[in-house]
Amino acid sequence: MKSAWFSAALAASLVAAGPTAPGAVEAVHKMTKRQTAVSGLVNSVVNSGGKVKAPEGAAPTRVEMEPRTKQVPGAKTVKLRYGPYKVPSMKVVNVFGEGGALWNFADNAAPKPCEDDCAIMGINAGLEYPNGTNANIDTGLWLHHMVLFNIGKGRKDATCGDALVSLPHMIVGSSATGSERLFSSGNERTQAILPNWNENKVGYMLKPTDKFALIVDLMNDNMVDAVVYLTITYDYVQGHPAGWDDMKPIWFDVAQCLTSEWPAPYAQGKYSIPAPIWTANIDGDIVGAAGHLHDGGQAVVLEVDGKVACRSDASYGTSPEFIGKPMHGGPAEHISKMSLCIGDSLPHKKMVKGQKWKLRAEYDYSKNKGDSHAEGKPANVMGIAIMYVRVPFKG
Ligand SMILES: [Cu+2]
Repeated sequence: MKSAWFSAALAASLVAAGPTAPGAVEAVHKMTKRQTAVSGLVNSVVNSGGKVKAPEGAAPTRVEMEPRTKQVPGAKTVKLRYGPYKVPSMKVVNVFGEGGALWNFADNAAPKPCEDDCAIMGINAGLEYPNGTNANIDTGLWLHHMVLFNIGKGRKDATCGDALVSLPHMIVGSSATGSERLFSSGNERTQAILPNWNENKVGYMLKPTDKFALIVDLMNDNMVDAVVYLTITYDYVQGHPAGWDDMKPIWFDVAQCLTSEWPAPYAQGKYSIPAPIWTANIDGDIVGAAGHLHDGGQAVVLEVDGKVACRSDASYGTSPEFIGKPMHGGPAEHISKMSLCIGDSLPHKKMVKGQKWKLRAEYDYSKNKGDSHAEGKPANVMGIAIMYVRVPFKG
């Protein structure tokens, strides 16, 4: 147990120190030669919540819906409910000083929308109570973030596949050379539905050899434990239709190849956090992108060779479910929307090998308050963007 605690503390210090801490990455790498050890550590040492048994009378875990992309022949829409997960109450404080958190919980048994070949054209995440009703900030539950991984033959993460170590992939018991981050969502719950962006005959070509895994990070502002389901809704067609292109996900992150969490550099005013430069390693047509920030965040900006390629702006409290009671002097209105970079808001549509891509996250606490812990310490922030690129399907 002693060494387990040591490893967790090391992982925590790595997250707190950021990627530049000398020796930290190598130290974690040495400590975690057996990659699956990491998910065990996170799940058992950091978290007191986790996956639990479905309560009596819970809604079904696979729900066939009215297709959202009717313009595509044979399109189906299905909502999968993952979990359920117990999120401890505010009274339970983890090793990072966060109360009411299920921290980066790894779920390696995540069903796919199809078991045979299919092409995923759309995807979005949500949070639900066992009876199927929506869970959001107005009832004290946050989809803080989720990451969907695809682990399978030939799957390599575009931005971390060549990194020495990639913590998120290790959390789900894989590596960045054997899996890729396919989708992520924060509580803003952005929908990525390609046919509705006028991007047709393109989909993420899922194969029977692929396996899904999840990182689930949830928050509970209540004084009692909560049990909730993470939902992912997929739009897809069966098979790999002839003449369709494949879709490659590209993950940009200020804490690239770490757990995405970044210590807020200031508690007041304005600041911007740059991500490391990523050199494009694929050629293709960019179909769209969107960002993720925490409260106080204003925009995620993506630049290619020094020119703005995407600006994803945050909106706050645009519907009542995103307005809660202020916690620890934090805001009542939370990020409810991140604008999409599609069509005209995507001036650079070509990804070309060798381009220098750079993300920056812009925060301004004078416009919107940030979140803080019970002791008043500012909570970690994030700056992420996911971009989808159309590439030829190689079969
Ligand atoms: Cu986040």
